[in-house]
Amino acid sequence: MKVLSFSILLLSLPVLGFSEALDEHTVLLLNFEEDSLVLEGGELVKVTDLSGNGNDALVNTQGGEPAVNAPPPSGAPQVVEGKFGKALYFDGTNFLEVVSSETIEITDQITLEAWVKPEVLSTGADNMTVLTKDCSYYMVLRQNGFLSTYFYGVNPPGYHLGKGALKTGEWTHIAITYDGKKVILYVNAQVEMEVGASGEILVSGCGNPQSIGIGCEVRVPERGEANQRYFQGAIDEIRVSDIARTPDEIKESFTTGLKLPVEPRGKLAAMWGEVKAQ
Ligand SMILES: [Ca+2]
Repeated sequence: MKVLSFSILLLSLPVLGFSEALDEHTVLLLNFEEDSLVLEGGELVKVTDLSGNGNDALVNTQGGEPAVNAPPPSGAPQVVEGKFGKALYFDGTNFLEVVSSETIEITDQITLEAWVKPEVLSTGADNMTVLTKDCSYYMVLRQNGFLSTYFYGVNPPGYHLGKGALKTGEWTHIAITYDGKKVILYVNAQVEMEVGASGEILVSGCGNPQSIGIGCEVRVPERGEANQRYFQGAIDEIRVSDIARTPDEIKESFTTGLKLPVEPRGKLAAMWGEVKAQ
C-alpha cells in the first residue's frame, strides 16, 4: 500500500503546483514581483532569476560591473504596474544585464517570451531591444514597432519580421521559437510569421559569449563597443527556455501568465503526511 501511495504521490507532483513556467527547460524567468527585486539604499540593483539557474539580471551593468561604455543611465528602471503584478519601466537609458552562463548559451532549440508595453515605437535606432544576447539571439521591435528576431548562425540569415507594428500604451505578449527547423513569431499567442530555418545558434558570434541585455543591447567590455538600441516602455514576464515551446504553451503564457509554485513545500508535506498515515 505504501509503495502504491508513493507512486501516486510521484505521479501527482506535476499537478501540485509546478507549472510549465518552471520546468527543466526554463533557464531564465523574471516576473518582476517585489520579492524578486533586490534593492540597495532604496535603489533597484538586481532582479532575481526565478528559474533556479542563478541568471539574475543586474541593473545598468556591463560584464557585471557598472556600465562604462554606454550613455549615462538616468537611474534604475522604475517598478510599475505590470501585465501580471509588477513590471519594470525602461526610459530609453536604463537596462538589465544577465551575464552569460552555460544555461543561457543556447544552440539548438530556444523560446523567448515577454509582455511589452512600448511607450514609443522607435528610439531613433533600428531596434528597440526587449531581450538580446548580442551576436547570438534577439527579440526586438524593429522597423518602428514590428516584432523581430535574429539568430546568429541560423539560415536563412538576417532579421525575420512580423506583419505589423505593435501598439503603444498597450500590453502585448510576444514570443519567438526556433526548433532547428523553423522560426516562429507569435503576437498575443497567434502565429504572426513562420519561416523554415536550419543550423545552430552561435554562442560566440563576436568572439566570446555576450551578455543578455534587457532594455538595450549590452556589449560586454571585451567587445569594445557601446551599448545600443534602447527600449522605452514597460516589460513584464520574461522567460527564456532551451526548448521550442508549443503553440499551447505559448497560449498558456498569454492567458494565465507564468505561474509559479504555490507553497509547494507545504503541499508536499501534507501529501507525505497522508502517505504515512495509510
Ligand atoms: Ca509581473
